[in-house]
Parts: sequence; structure tokens; C-alpha cells
Amino acid sequence: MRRLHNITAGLLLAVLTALPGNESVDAADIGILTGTVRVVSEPPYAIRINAYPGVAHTTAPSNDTEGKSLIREIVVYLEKVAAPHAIDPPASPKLTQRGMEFEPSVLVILAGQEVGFPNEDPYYHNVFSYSPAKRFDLGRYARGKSKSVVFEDPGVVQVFCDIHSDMKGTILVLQNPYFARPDTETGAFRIPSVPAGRYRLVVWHPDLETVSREIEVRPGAATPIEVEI
Ligand SMILES: [Cu+2]
Repeated sequence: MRRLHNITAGLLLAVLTALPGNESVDAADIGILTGTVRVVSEPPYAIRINAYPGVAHTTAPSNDTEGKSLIREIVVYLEKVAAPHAIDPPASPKLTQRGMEFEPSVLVILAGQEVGFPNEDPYYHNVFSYSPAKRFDLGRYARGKSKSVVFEDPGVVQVFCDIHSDMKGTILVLQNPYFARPDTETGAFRIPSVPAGRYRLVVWHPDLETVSREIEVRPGAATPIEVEI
């Protein structure tokens, strides 16, 4: 994903505190973005992280649930919005170590948010990332403990555990709250209260090539979009 511009601390504060749940901004300037994501990519077996090729995870998923799991990790978002407002950011985001996995496998947050990493397993885990958007290493810690990290910059942060090499999580840090997770059955998505304007709509999945296109959100009327990834 292209690196997004940093936003200033002041603007960030405005994003995080602006008018929770409030759509009182002049309705004439607001549109609703709706659409459908269709998954046409093959399941990305080959690019799944696997520390021991040919040894671990040699069994392919047995049925069409793989298509649904692909859509579960898709995020649709607007790349840059000059004056974001009126949508709450995800509250108290957490990436939990549970059942030898990071849960959820894809976490979406806004730049400036703090993420907790609680360990709920009866084993030690570690949490680290070498991603340019945020490098950190929380060390190893036991069940019941939690550490946290603030993610200042938009970008993709891949998270691993140095004890269990097939544990992988992804944090997508966005510049603005105009994003949606498509419905896992239908692929439908809806982003409300978008300031009218021209934007780049991004369809992102941690293991697939990112798809994006220019779109226009018009005041009032919904703008249905069909996208494939
Ligand atoms: Cu671990």
C-alpha cells in the first residue's frame, strides 16, 4: 500500500474527538458510499506466511469457506479525506493472542490510536513488527499480561511472534474513519456520511494485490460501486 501522508497531531485529535455519531454537518455536502466487493482472486496459498514450507500447512482448505475467509480480511477505505468528521474510530482496539493466533487476524485502526496486545493463552508469546509504518518488539510475556503500542502513522503493520513462527496478524492503520468491512456473505459494504468529493477508493487484503480506483461521492444520493479483488 502506498504510504499515506502523516496528519498533524491537531488534525488527528480532531478526528478522534469529532462529533461522535453526529451527522449534523450540512447534509447537502454528504454522500453515502455503497457497493459490493467480489473476490475473483485465487486463495493465496503460495503467499501465506509459512516458516516451514512443505512441512506445515500442507493441507489446502477443503471447500469454499476459503472464499469467505478471504472476504473476512478485506477492508474498503477512502485513501485521503481532507476533513474527516462524524464517525467514531474503533474503540479500545485490541489484537489478542488467543489459541496460538492473533485475533482478529486483521485489525483496522486510525492513526494515533493505541492497540492493546493481551496474551490470553497459557503460554508465553512475543509481539514484534519490522514494518516501516511501525517497528516495535514487546518482548515475551505470559498469560494475563498485556502491552500496548501507539500507531502514529498510516500504513500496514504486520505483527509476528518470535516464539511461534506461524502466528501472523495485520494492523491496517488508516488516515480517516471512512472504511468498511464487506459483508462476508454478500460482499456488500456501506460507508456513511462521506463529504462529497473525488477520492481514491482502496480495496485491501493482507495477502492480495491492492485494488484502487477513483470515485466520486455526490451529495445525498448513494453511489453504488462494484469492485473486484
Ligand atoms: Cu506466540
